[in-house]
Amino acid sequence: MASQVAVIADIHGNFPALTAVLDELDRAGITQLYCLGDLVGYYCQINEVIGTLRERGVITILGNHDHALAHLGGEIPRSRSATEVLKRQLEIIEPDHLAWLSALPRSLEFTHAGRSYYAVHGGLDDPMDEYIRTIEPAYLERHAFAHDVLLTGQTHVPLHVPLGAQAHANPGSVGQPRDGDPRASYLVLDGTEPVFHRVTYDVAALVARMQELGFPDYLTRRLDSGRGV
Ligand SMILES: [Mn+2]
Repeated sequence: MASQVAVIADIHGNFPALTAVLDELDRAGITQLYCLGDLVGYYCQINEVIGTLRERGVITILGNHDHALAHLGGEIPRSRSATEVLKRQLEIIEPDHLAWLSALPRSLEFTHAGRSYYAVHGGLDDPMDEYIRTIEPAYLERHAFAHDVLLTGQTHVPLHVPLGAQAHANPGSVGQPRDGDPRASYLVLDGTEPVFHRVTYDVAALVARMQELGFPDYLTRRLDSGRGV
C-alpha cells in the first residue's frame, strides 16, 4: 500500500489555519506534502508560514501572490487591496524567505500510487493567473496533457472532476476558503481517489494578530463564513 500524500494550497499568511492542518497530518502520519502556492497575501503571518514549510521541506510552487511579492514589487494590477497588503508584507518578510520564494518553480510533478500528477497554481493556459472553475476533457486535450491528474489551486474552492482516464483536482484553500465552509481545506491522496479534509482552526487568534498589527478589518470579516475577502 502506497503511503499517503497531502496537497495544500492558498495559505495566504494564515498561520493558525496551516498549524491546524499540519497537526492533523502529523496525527495521521502523513509526511509527504506538496503546496500549490500562495503562501503570502491577505493575512499577516507570512514569515511563520514560509518558515514552517521550509523547515518541513514541503515541495512548493509559486502562486500569483507569491509571484507579485517576489518578482513584481508587490503589484497585483487588478486589485488595489491585494497590492496594499503585499506592499506591507514586502516590508516585513525576512530577506532569506524572500530569496527562497523568488526561487520557487511554477510547476511540479510527482507520481503516487502509479498515477502521475502535474501541478500549477493557476492552470495550463497561465500558471499564475488562470482560474479553473470548470474543466472539460477538451482542455487537457488542447494542452496534450500527458499526466493522469492535473492539480491546481487559485480558486480557493475544492474540486475533483474525473475526465475520462484523467482527472482534475483542487485541494481548496488552507487560509481563505471561498466555498461557504470556513474550515481549512486540504486533499489527501490515498491510492487513486483524492480525499478532501476540512479542519477547524483558531480564527480568533488570526483576527487578534491582524488587529494588533493594524491590518484593515475587511480582510478578516468573512473568515467565519468561508466567503473570501
Ligand atoms: Mn490564492
